[in-house]
Amino acid sequence: MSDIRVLSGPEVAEHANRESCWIIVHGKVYDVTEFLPEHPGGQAIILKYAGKDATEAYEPIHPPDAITTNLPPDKHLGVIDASTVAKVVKEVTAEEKQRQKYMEARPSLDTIINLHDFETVARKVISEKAWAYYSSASDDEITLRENRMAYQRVWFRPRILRDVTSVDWSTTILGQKSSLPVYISATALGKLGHPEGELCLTRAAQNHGVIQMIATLASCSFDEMVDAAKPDQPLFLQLYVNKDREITKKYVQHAEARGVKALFITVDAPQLGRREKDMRMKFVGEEGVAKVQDGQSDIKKDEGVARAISSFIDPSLSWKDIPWFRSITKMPIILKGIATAEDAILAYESGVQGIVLSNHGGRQLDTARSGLEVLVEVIPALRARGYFPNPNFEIFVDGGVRRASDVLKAIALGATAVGVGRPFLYAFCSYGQDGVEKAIQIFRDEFEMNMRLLGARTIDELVPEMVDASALSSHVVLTPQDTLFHNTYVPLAGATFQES
Ligand code: 173
Repeated sequence: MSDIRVLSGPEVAEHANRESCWIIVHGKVYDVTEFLPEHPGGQAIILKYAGKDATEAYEPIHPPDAITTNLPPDKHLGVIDASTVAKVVKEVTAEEKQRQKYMEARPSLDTIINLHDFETVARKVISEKAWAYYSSASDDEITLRENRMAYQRVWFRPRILRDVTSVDWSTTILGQKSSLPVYISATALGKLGHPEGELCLTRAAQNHGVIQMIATLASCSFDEMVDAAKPDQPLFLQLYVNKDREITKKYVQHAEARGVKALFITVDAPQLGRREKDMRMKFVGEEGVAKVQDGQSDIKKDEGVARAISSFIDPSLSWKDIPWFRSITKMPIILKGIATAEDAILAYESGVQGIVLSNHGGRQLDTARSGLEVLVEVIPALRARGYFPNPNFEIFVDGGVRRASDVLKAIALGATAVGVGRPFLYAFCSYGQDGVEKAIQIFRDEFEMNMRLLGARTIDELVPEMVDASALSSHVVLTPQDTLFHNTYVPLAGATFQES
């Protein structure tokens, strides 16, 4: 039986302009003519592939089902007869060749000894575009660096002679068992850096009892990740709220039906920050030529990858929406991106089940404070109102965590667990699933040693008295330099001249 239309390469190639624009994605042909003005990433990029196979360009930026869900069924024209499509011989650029060389010469995984190492490797083995998108933060990237520095302003007060033969760093996060007091925080566009994308995280998390927070804008589709998980593997979901609330409702209810255990609503991104490393990448087109100076009106000049695909996010989101979220799901709701005690109190009073003290990895408001610093403001404010401790309201921190010792500091100061984003991302960009498993192993080794040396045998024994955080909110403190971090950190570059 076949009422599916089979199209040939030359037929598709006839529709290669604004008036009639067909493209091939994953072996299927779509008429995207009417969709052109609506494409969040602009028309120009689609027109570049008009009449051709766009799969390779489509894949890292969109989940597989983006095109099928966004285009009405009558625009799904049929399948392509692959034998009739002229193979595009892609020239391997010098950058790509260099990258492949680096990939072959990567340090072997057993020589990787800390989380910074993954970043050092990733920087060389992923494309410049991916590196720019992942590593960038907003404006002067002060907050990005402060996230790391803040941990250096907290010092340990270790206890001794406590028989630390056995130590246990496992815990419970929002009612779910976790082998680490760390969850994998949401990061977008994983296939920019590795062909398997975020599935590497799902599979590694499964093997090690770690919880992954699935990103709304992951390259892999939500269902692919849930399908890759074990039936009883806990997963969380990060949510960007769509201007069309029906879409959000469907997405959230689908996630709940598929067993997702908690909903983390991102509240610090009504507009995406200006990430200048990412934005500068836009100035260089795929052929390495300056693209945006040629006056083409539909290339959005000042956007990087993320901004181009984030136009659906609703900037009108407000406290008034919380009851609606409560009405559409029974999952615990956590607000991700709280940055003051005032908002922590409002969050508690709004009836949500938790907050993430976060500045979005330094990618949103620059010179916003680190989550760790916000934590020492939030805990006493909640405590004063009788809101802390409360087993039904959990507090998380993310941003800048590279060591188990960082995690121990946050927990001693009142956090339930911390989110780690970029390090796991860099781990899979560099070594796929094995990299993520190694990163988890590194955390384990560091937890064991640090908990022994700190005199805490369980997570419950991590108490505020084990840290001196008195310098945390003082922003001018001299401490020894964190050289690993400084050596990996790439300073912002200035404007580039056009080649003559
Ligand atoms: O930090 C980000 O890059 C991010 O949250 C995002 C938002 C929209 C699209 C892609 C990524």
